[in-house]
Amino acid sequence: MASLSNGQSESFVKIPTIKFTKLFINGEFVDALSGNTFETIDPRTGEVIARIAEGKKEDVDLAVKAAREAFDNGPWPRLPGSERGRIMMKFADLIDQNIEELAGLDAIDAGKLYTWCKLVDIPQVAGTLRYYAGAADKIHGDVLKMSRELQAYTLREPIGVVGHIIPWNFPSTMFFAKVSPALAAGCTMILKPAEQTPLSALFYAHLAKLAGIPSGVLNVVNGFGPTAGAAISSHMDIDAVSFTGSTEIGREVMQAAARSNLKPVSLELGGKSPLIIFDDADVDKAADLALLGILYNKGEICVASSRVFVQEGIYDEFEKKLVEKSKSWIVGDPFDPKVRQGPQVDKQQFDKILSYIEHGKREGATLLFGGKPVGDKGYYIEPTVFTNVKEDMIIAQDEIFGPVMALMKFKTIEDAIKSANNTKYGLAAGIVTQNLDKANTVSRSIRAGIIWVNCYLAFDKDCPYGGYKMSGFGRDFGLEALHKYLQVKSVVTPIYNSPW
Ligand code: TXE
Repeated sequence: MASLSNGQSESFVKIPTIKFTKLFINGEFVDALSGNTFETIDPRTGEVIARIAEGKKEDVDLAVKAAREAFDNGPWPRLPGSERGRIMMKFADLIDQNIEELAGLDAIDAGKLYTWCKLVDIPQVAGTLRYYAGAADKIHGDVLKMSRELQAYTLREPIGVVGHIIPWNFPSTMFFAKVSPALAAGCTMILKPAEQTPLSALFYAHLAKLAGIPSGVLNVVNGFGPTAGAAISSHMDIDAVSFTGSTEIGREVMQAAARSNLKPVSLELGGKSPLIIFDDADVDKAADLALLGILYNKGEICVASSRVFVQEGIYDEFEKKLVEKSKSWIVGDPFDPKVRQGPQVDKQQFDKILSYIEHGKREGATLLFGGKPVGDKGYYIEPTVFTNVKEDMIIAQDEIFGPVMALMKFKTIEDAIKSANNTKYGLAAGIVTQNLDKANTVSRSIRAGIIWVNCYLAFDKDCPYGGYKMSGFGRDFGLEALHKYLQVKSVVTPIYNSPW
């Protein structure tokens, strides 16, 4: 089974010193008005990394005031798009110059693999920023010929002051998925990171200032959901909210938005994504894909392939491959380059996953491998696969958000489609087959926002991403996301004496 790396992290890479712990409001790092702080924890050990200023309603109010002033009277929304783009490009360059430190912050705060953050996550966020920087001067409306006496043009205007509430599983990716299109649109904003991962957002705020983003445009208020988060979703002077997190809290955010000023919300919520493997698949490659789909980021990813449906002809062989491959899967210190899976983000998540594993056993699913914590320190869990899972079991229905796969057998394409859609979620799905017709039929039949054919977790900045059903609505990434932060105004003028 998976083994624990026992190396000392300091020998692999220098753990970053924590430079920023305060709130970032109106271009300055400031203490919370209450003076309160909270601990952020290293999931490798359960020890405290740093104490962080704890923002509450009164701090959110201050940040919103700054963002409102920056929107109503400041330069940012009034700059030519090309100028906003130039500043955003500079911001991206500064990220490039600080990749190692930023990767270290996400690794220590969230238990993410340092090497992966350094080579993938952080370069990708700089790329996301550049993508939207390039779009900032291409925002335009249409001209409409209404009738002989009337014509109109449309303006795409920034929606105003935006609130972003983000989770802990991808602190950097989520930050830029929200902030980049909103900056390009000319909005001003306040972002609340998750309480588990406050560190990299503050570093990004510092870089934004260095890049020349004016005071008040980007404010970062760390704090807890029921206080700082709720103050954002219920704020009367925030014009739109973009949220990524649990379905349960997404519902609360939407209610708060409706009860306050009816601000539009976009919600990217949980998932229970199916990966369907047909018996014409290359079993070895399919097993790699299935493991990647569930174990990447220790299963703490909303599109995890947590339900894997394998056609009956290759089911037994597929099981054997999974067992074989799991033996070389190393769980351990995320700063160790050999390690493929770090610790779960915190004790709460660790306990939640283990309790689902117990539930799976009680429900009668067969534990193919894994199922236990790894080591006696930190929040490490073995890669875990349940086989003989029934569709109505809790482990096949709830989002576990950990390295736990539910493996199920199917006979026909119709069965696979029916089972894949048997969930309240609709975020992603994967299909492995060499038959194009099957791939297209399944792609059209599954109610989910992204379908991967013969690949999984293939993302890029220009590919829209978001949910159907209770996985939410609205899209991050791509030009779709830019439109979340714009609204359309029609300007109508009469034309006198036109013969046309
Ligand atoms: O999420 P929350 P949690 C799922 C996953 C995970 C579960 C719980 O299944 O196990 O959710 O994780 C803020 N008003 N996902 O508890 O609570 C909170 O501070 C406004 C899937 O961490 O939804 C944080 O910034 N905001 C998901 C953010 O919401 C509130 C990623 C997310 O926290 C709030 C994370 C409130 N009342 C978890 N309460 C994905 N889609 O990728 C909390 N928050």
